[in-house]
Amino acid sequence: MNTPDPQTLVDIYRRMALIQRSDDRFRAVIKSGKIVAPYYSPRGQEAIPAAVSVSLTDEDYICTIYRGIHDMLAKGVPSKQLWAEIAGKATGTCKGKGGPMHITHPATGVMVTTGIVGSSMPIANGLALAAQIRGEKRVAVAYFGDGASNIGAFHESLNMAAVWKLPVVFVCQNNGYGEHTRYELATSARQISDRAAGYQMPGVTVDGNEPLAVYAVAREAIERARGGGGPTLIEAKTFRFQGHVFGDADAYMAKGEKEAAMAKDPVPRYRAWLLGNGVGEGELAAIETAIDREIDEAVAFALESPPPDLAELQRDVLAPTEAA
Ligand SMILES: Cc1ncc(C[n+]2csc(CCOP(=O)(O)OP(=O)(O)O)c2C)c(N)n1
Ligand SMILES: [Mg+2]
Repeated sequence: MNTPDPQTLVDIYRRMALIQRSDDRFRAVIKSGKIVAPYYSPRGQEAIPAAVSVSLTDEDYICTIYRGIHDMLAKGVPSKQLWAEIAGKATGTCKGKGGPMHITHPATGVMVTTGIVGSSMPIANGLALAAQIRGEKRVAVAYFGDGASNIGAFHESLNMAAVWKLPVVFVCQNNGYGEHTRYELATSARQISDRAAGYQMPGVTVDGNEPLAVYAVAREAIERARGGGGPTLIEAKTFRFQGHVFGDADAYMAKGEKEAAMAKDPVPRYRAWLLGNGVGEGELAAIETAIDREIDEAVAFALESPPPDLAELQRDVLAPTEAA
């Protein structure tokens, strides 16, 4: 089994804590009315992108979804630009013209954030195909939810990636719900990883709240993709703590279901595991202090930054043609 070295173990925690603390602050700031934005909290799902991203470089791509703030932070999108984009400011990753549901940051390999359920996968295929044609050793990770695995594009993408042996890793974050619908009511598969067999690719289900388990399967899949061995489907089982969208009262959930999941919160659980395995309290506390400072600075930067100029309205909308 792939086991992270001591530095990587702590790096995974740093990424998880950054996600958790950023999410706490996003919700507080949105509630305060200082930033007005739709927000889909990934709280509870921290371990997945944190444990995947430590095996990726800036050259590797990710395609993510509206609930993808955790995927972006884990991949290394700078907090200041991320916050500014969420606030719709000119200093944001997309100059304030994308907003929270369309964040893109090519410098760290975050190539698309999409609100179209199922569309991260064909885009990841395209990026992987480009890398394959150019002979680059890049890997593309497509993040998506359990609901998205019922969309046609999921099946088309897995088929194409398998036929062309594309360097893609499909990471399904199965949080048990698609909007307000329970998994069992909308998904025929016993587990989503079973669907990989239909496309002749490896499929694995893993506890998405266990960073070491996610690390092991992700590392193997990323190495397979990078080495020319083709795609893998990973299903990481998890739970979302904050409802579908900010303000959702979770009335459709069984009583006690969310509370039971929150009692096994992956972030403090992994922190406790690290403390029990030779990492010092001082080291973790220093990481958390640095994260809080980073977030303070990012919030201030986002609030102080100007909105995009009106002249920006039609810029960056269409790629310039050769004639233009
Ligand atoms: C093509 C398409 N169909 C429907 C929707 C409406 N919609 C938005 S989020 C969502 C649920 C998706 O659930 P899942 O894939 O499990 O992701 P999660 O939100 O749980 O992370 C739906 C149906 C959409 N945005 N796009
Ligand atoms: Mg879901």
